This record gives sequence, structure tokens and C-alpha cells, in this order.
Amino acid sequence: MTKGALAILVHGGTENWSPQRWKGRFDDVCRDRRVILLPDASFDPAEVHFAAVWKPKPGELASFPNLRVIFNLGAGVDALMADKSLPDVPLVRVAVADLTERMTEYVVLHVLMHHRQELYLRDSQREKRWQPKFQWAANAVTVGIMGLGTLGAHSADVLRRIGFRVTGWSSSPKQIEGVECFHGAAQLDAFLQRTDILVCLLPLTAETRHILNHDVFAKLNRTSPLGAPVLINAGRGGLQNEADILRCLDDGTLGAASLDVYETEPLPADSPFWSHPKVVLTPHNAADTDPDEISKYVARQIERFEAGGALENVVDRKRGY
Ligand code: NDP
Ligand code: OXD
Repeated sequence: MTKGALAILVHGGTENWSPQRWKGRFDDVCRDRRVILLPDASFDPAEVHFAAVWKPKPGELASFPNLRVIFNLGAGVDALMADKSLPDVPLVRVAVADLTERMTEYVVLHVLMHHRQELYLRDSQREKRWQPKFQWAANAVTVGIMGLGTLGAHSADVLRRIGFRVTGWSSSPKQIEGVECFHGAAQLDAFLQRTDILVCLLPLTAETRHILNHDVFAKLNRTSPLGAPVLINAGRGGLQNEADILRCLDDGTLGAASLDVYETEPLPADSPFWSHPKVVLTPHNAADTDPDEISKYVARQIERFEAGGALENVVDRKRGY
């Protein structure tokens, strides 16, 4: 029996994520299945049983009448959830060690960068200034992680092992060794009041949109050993109120920010973030995952699904993540 085809729909992403690269990876791991890279005029949409996608245009997935599973090629599904015509079939997101470990590298890099006063030290070097500042121990600093899912829980564990005091905030209650866990709206303030470095690894949903705003920043620990609290956002740009971030950096409510994601991507050339002295900016590549790993993860799931097994990391459409 002919196996249902896999359609690839990839828009945007980095060089590493070119549509041709995805096609090559999926051809390797789905050898007995037709792999169609769209746009392709020479196929029948009814052949397609599986779709592997990154930021498909709204309506694109609705054109496959026999679609059985949608595989998002990243962890965040907010772009898909915004498609009102998204077919009502299981939607699987990425949760693989390669992505998780790369995100933890980003988080640890930026936490240490602020903790070890790298912005000040690079300025000092440029100005040939020999003026060390007091350096606090890691255990004097509390890193608060918003989102204790696949990514947040791993970052929390590594930061704890480096010696930071780590707290976390999620929707449902959690127990993570050595991490003080808070959950729900009622415990948000208690979480924020302890936090010196706020790391955001939340998904973008109706509930979390613009959660990183002035009111939240004003509740962070005002007696932080770092002088003022720091924001690190690698979740999604829609989580942050960008005018509030700029205002809080300028009035001292925030001491610095590391941003990987923005309301508009690519970040417009006239964004004040580009040249802000307190902002460390990266172009949404905190976890630029390897298509080799993800294509194998998708192929394994398709095989298991066709053999009657369960899919992993299926998105809860009601929650939106
Ligand atoms: P998960 O779904 O595993 O975890 C999400 C976490 O957020 C969970 O702990 C969840 O709580 C919590 N959460 C969700 N909504 C709320 C809320 N309203 N209040 C409090 N907590 C909430 O996702 P991942 O860890 O895999 O990924 C997180 C996000 O990181 C992705 O959605 C994506 O946007 C972003 N990302 C960014 C990348 C980049 O390169 N910058 C790369 C990959 C991902 P609970 O556990 O109770 O459900
Ligand atoms: C994302 C990803 O969701 O790269 O941003 O996985």
C-alpha cells in the first residue's frame, strides 16, 4: 500500500532552515514516502497525510483534505494557532534535546553575562578603564524563570547547578529539585518580588500576550545585588510590551535586557533596541535547532502513528500551547 505523502511548508527561518535543507533531511529519513516541498504544482493535495511546517500562511494547511497530523518544526505554535482555518487534526510541536540544550546555552550565557557585569566590563575595556566592581557570588542572585515546561525546567536545573538561587512560575503546580516553584496568577507577585534576573520562556497565548510589561517589571526585587533587575526574553516577541521595556530601561526600573524575540521580526531598522546601550540583542536564534534532529523526530512519530501508537508533544488547542 502507498504511504501517505509528507508535505513541507517552510517560510522564513534561518539559512540553516532553508526549505531545500528540510527536503533533503526528510528525503533521507522518509525513504519509502513521497516528500513534497511546496510550492509544487505537480501533486494532488489528497495524497498528503502529514505536513511538516514552519509559519505556513493562514489557509495553506486547509487545502489538504486527507491531512492526519501537522508537525510544527519548532516549539512555539502561536503562528499556527492564529490560523482560523487550521484543520482539526493533532498538532505536534518540537521537544527534542538538541533544541532544549541550545536554549539552555542561551539562557546560561545571558544570565552569566549580566551577573558578571559584562556590559560594564566591555565598556571599561573600550575606554581603557581599570575599575573592577564588586562581584557577587551566584548564590546571592535569584533567577526567576517564567515557564517551567520543556525549556524552562532544563534551564532552571543547569542554573541551579551553577549555584544561582532559582525560582520558577508556571500555570500548574510543579516540583523541581532545588527550584522554588510558583504557579498561577495568585502567586505571580510573590515570584516577581524575589527575582533579580527574569527569564521568560513562556508560550505566546491569549493569556500571556504582553505579560512582560511595566507593572510586572516594577514588582521585581528592588534591592537586587545587580543594582536593578534584568529581563531576558527568549519566548516570543508578543509576550513583551516593547514601549514599557524601553521606558523601564531608561528610568532604571530595569537595569538591562537580553532580547531574542520581537513583536515584529525581522526587527525593523529603526527600532531603538538596535542601539540601546542596555540591550543585548540576538535575531531569534536562541535555539537554532538542527533539521537533522527534528526530521528524525518527525519521521519516528509518523512511523509510530501509522502503526497505531500515540503521538508525543501534542498541543492542547484549548490552552494554545
Ligand atoms: P512548554 O509548553 O513545554 O512549556 C510552557 C510553560 O509555560 C509551561 O510550564 C506552562 O505551564 C507555562 N505557561 C503557559 N501559559 C502560562 C500562563 N498563562 N501562566 C503561567 N505559566 C504558563 O514549552 P517549551 O518550554 O517547549 O517552549 C516555551 C516557548 O519558548 C515556546 O512556546 C516558544 O514560544 C519559545 N521558544 C523560543 C525559541 C527561540 O529560539 N527563541 C526556541 C524554542 C521555543 P504548565 O507547565 O503548568 O502548563
Ligand atoms: C521556536 C523554535 O519556537 O525555534 O521559536 O522552536
